[in-house]
Amino acid sequence: MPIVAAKRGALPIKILHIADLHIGDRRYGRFDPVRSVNTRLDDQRLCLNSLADTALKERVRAVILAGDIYHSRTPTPAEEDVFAEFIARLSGANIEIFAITGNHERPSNPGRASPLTHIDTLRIPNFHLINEPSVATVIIDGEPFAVAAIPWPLRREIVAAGFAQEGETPSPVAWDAYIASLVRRLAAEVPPDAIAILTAHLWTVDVVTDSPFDPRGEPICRAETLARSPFSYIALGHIHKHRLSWPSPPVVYSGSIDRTDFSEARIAKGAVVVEIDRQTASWRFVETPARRFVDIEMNLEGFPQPAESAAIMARNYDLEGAILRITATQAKGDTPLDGRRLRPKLPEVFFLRIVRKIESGEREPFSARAFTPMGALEEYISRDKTLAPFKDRLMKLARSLSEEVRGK
Ligand SMILES: [Mn+2]
Repeated sequence: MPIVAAKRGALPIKILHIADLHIGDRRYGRFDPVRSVNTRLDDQRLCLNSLADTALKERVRAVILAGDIYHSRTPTPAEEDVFAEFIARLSGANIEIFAITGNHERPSNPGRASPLTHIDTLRIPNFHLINEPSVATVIIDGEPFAVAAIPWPLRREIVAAGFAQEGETPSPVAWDAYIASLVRRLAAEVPPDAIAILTAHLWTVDVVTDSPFDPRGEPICRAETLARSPFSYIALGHIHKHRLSWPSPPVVYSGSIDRTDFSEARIAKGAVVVEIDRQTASWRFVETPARRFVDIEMNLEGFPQPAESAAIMARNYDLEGAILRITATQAKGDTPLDGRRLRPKLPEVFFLRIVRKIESGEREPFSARAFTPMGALEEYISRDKTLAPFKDRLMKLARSLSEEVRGK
C-alpha cells in the first residue's frame, strides 16, 4: 500500500480580528424620533458593513469578535438588528464567527443571559459564543482551527480559583498569576496539530506591581503572559486604540471599530487581517469609515459676540460630518458662548459640544463633560475621602497607563 499524505487545505488561514464594536453607544449622537434610534447607530452599522465587505473581499475563513460587541447588557431591538445583519452576512458566506463577552455585556451573575445568548441558542451556522474560559475548535479546509478564549474575567472567578480573597480588591500581580494559569490550562486543551489563537478581553501592561492598577481592581496582565505556545496570534479587546502589545507571537488590540471619544480624534479605527499557520502570523490593520472627531481650543476672552467669532475660527477646520468639541476660554463677565447661537452657523457639523473655561481662577460647577479623562479622574479622586490621600500615586499610575494606551 502506498503511503498517501492526508489531504490538507492551503495554509495560511486568513482571519479577521475585530473588537469593541460597542453597538448602542449613544455618546455624541442625536435621537431620531422617526426610527426611535440614536443616530450613532448608523455609524456603527456603516463600520460593520465595511468590515463585512472586508471579510468577503479578503475571503477570510474566520472572524474573531474580542468582546464589547454591545455597549450595554440590554441592547434595544434596533441595536440587536444591526448585529444580526452583520452576523447574517458572515454566516451566509460560510465564515466561522467566534464571539467572546466583554465587560460591557458579560453579566456578573452567572445565571443571567447576555445579549449574545439568544444568538447562540438560535444555532446560527458558524456562530460560536464563548462565555467562559474555554477552547472552541472547528475544521477549516481540513485543518483543525482552535480558538482559546478568555471573556472579561470576573472577580468571582479569580476568587474561586484561589488567586484572591473574597472581599479584597485583586492586585495586578494576582490578576496576572490567575490569567497565566488560565492561559496554561487553555494551551493544554488545544488539540495537538491545531492552528491555534488566543482571544481575550482585558487590560495588558508591560509590568505588573502590587500597587492598585485602579481602585476597581479590573483584570489585567502582562502582554507577555498571553504570548505563549501553541498560540500563533493573540486577539485582544478592551483598549480602544489599536496597538501591538507584544511582538512574537503578536499580541494585538485591534481597537474599537469607530471613534468613541475625543482621545481618539487623531487615531485610525478598524480591524486586523491576520494570516496564520501553526507557528507564525502576519497581520495588517484595515481601516473603517469611522466618524471624525474635531477638537478645537479657542481663546474668546473679551470677544463681544463669541458665537459669531467661534463660527469664524471653526471655519479653519474640515467640519463636514464631524463631532466637534470647542473648548472656549472666556473671561468672567464675558457673554457666554452659547451653543444654541453657534449651532445654526455650523450646519455641516454632526454634533457640537461646547466646554467653557473661565479665566478667573473660579471653577465652573462640577460637570464630567468639562474635563479631560485625566482631569476628571483627578477631580474624582480629590473629592473622595478614601482615595484623596493616595492621589499622587494614583495619578502617576493613571498617567503611565494613559501614555501606554496611547502608545508613547
Ligand atoms: Mn471593554
